[in-house]
Amino acid sequence: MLSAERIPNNVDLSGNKRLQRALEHWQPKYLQWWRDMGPQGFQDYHQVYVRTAISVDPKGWAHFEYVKLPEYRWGIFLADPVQDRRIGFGDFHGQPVWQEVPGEFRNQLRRLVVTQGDTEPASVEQQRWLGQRCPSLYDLRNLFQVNVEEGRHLWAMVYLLHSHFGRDGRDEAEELLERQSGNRDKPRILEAFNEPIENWLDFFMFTMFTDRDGKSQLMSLSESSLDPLARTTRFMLTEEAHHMFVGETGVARILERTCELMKASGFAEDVRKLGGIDLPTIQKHINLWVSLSLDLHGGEVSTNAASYFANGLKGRAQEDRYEDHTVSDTYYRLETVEDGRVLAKEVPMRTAMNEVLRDWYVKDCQGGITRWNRILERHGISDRLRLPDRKFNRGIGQFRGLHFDPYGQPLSPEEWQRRKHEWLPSPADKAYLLSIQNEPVYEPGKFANYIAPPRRGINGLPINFEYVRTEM
Ligand code: BYC
Ligand code: FE
Ligand code: FE
Repeated sequence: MLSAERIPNNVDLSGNKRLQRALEHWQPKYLQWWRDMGPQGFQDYHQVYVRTAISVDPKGWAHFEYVKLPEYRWGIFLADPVQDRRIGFGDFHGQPVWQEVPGEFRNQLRRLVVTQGDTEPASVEQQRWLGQRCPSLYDLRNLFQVNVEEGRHLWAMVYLLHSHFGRDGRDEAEELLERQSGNRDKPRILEAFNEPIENWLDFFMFTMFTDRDGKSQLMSLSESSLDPLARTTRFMLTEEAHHMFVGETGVARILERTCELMKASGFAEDVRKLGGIDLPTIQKHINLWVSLSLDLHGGEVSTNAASYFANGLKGRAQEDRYEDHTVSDTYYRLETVEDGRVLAKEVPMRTAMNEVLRDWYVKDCQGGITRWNRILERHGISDRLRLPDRKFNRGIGQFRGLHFDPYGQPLSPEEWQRRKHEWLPSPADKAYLLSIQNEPVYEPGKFANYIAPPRRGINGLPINFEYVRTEM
């Protein structure tokens, strides 16, 4: 049923000719964008062993085959509807969910969909050079798997824009292909998506921490009173899990290798002399990508967030966990800064919804850090990785413009300038990482010196499988 269509979908696209035509009109522009801004050097002559979603049931999205990237079948899939679904929180709690966008919330909803949509192509743009520095074919394939799925997430948001927001929606869909990550004149909307991802440590940290913001934001959107948005994001979450797997295991394999190198030298040598990535450099990249991703949750106190919650547009992750779904007269105890001093303040809970989601996010990140530390422990190494304090290196919210070290201690601007590269990647760190990633590893079963092989291959295949092959 699905495979014959130009745009695979489970939304009965062929039953809505206008929408189908509009999307078919957008499709060539998308493909042009993919060629221009997608994986550089891997468009026409390489076949990649990827998983393609062909339906939403578990069997349907475990479909693996070799494809050339521009021929990937980007589709539109919504999770199955929930019978008699009701709005789960806010002022309309208990009322039936909406299948159409109410006029009064049109702008807010469009803004949410556009912001979400903007991040997806941005990440593909940020990662477009990494194929030329990959540590193995296995990793190269995972990079491309993430990239095609982020492309599909863009399709998901463009579907919503085209089907629910009329003319404005179509214009926004075009603009999603026009803004560019890091572009001075037309940057992507959110800051973390304009940061360069130069090397594979950045990439793994990004998929670990920034894709995890994807997870928390998508969880909060999957509670939405706008049912098509809830169903779209629910299915996106199934793909997100793999992205975080790539990040978490990528860093875990680097740690594994670092420990091996440390041990092999009897803990006497600088790991860099052995071509590995030292623990302080790993910690600096955690500090960088966690702080950028904390920013992605918005201001601590936000009238936008309060109004999203009131109207049921965007909720909390796992709303079911809470007892009070209207949250009209409770308060959140917020750590805040006044006259240079950090103190606690009570703010209305609804205005603190960004912070509530950030709390959820920090906890989820901590789980990952704990799992990484087990590797160090297993190797008998006493160093531990840690999350930076929330106040560290923030560009959004109340800590913006102030300076703190990763333990949350305030610093003067001079001290920050002098010491920031103790905590964040320095130009020398970046140059080192590029130097060990200069030569890509394209031989099946081989891995760059700084990273251990994975425990198992993709889809039950061996580690030395040719996950990306050059077409003869
Ligand atoms: N950078 O009221 P506030 C993913 C702006 S990741 C730049 O606190 P709000 C993925 C804000 O726009 C998930 N600007 O903000 C991961 C506002 O501007 P105006 C993406 C920022 O609206 C990896 C002003 O500051 N999804 O999927 O409560 C790979 C005041 O802010 C930033 C979403 O983000 C920033 N970081 O919260 C691929 C979900 N933060 O009005 C994909 C949709 C705030 O003064 N987005 N500003 O001009 C949202 O829910 C909200 O827009 C945010 C911001 C949570 C992001
Ligand atoms: Fe995504
Ligand atoms: Fe993702």
